[in-house]
Amino acid sequence: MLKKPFSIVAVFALLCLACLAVVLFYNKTNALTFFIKPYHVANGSNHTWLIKQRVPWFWEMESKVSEADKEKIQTLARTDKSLAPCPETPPNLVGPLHVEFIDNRTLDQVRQVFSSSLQNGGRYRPPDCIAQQKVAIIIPFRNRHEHLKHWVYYLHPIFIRQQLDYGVYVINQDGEGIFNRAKLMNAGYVEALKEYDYDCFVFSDIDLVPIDDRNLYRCFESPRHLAVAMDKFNFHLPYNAYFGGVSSLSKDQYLKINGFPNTYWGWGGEDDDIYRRITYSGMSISRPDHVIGKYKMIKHHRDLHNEPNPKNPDKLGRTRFTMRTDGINSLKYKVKEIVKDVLYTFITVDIEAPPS
Ligand SMILES: [Mn+2]
Repeated sequence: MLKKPFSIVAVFALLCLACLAVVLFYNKTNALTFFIKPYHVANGSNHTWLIKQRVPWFWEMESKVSEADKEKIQTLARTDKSLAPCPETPPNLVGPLHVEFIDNRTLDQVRQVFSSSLQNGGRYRPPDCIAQQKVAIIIPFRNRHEHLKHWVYYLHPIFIRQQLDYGVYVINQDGEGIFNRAKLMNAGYVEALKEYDYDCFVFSDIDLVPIDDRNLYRCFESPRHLAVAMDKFNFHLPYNAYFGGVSSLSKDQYLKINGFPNTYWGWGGEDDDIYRRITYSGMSISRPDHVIGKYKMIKHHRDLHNEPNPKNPDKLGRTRFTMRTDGINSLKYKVKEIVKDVLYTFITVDIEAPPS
């Protein structure tokens, strides 16, 4: 009696199975995403981002994404809980490095080497783990392209091995007025934060290349002085309170000292002022040891319009008071141009320099 309805159900079930098989065949990756709205596919190795619109097999399409969408997708991926934090000690460090500033290296060659691993603007983040910190590398700059090519050639691979989520910002002083290293670094801090939620800032001279990749370009419990053993100082600190060359401060540490002074025009004094700001704010200095903290400096003549300024050392006696009003809270500058190179973000700023 029940035989006929049962066979109808059986035939229907068979038909359904056949349909499912067809769907599976055309949607090899995942038949069920068929029902799901757009989702994103991250290609970790080369950071190409695609949106794959999951529609029925007969109407499947793929489209490239706009820059703005890329940024949104990356933010999504960053909060992706499936990635674990990167280890405290990066696993691929090699230790001492061979560094040589050869003449025939060109910026174009360097661009070719890194074009597939970096995102535009000299940005990178580890594809397989969440970086410990988001680090902006700030370089005060003028007329030093000869140095820039060596710096990017050596530093990008180090940063990648150190598993940093980082961006490189070259802050170029516009015009021929007197140079101001610290004010350029302040401008770099502000400009970098407009782009991304950095929590650590490394300030580096363009002519300093570390010769050991265990010297981590990140932030520590205390403001960090990284360039402790430069070849030009015979691999020693020139004096105990030296804070020049390369240093790192977390956002909190930087704000605690009201950033850097804007009033040190010409060569000298600004690094000592920063050192004083740190100690007057009740913080100490952290440093790597003299083996890890070795640096090679690219030899150069003194720059034009950056003469030692005899007024600068005199200012140091008043840092305790001037630091409250001269700093990030009094910074004034204008952005003239922002150029995104694959190796760095090049920002030209007018910092109202007095004529030289
Ligand atoms: Mn120098």
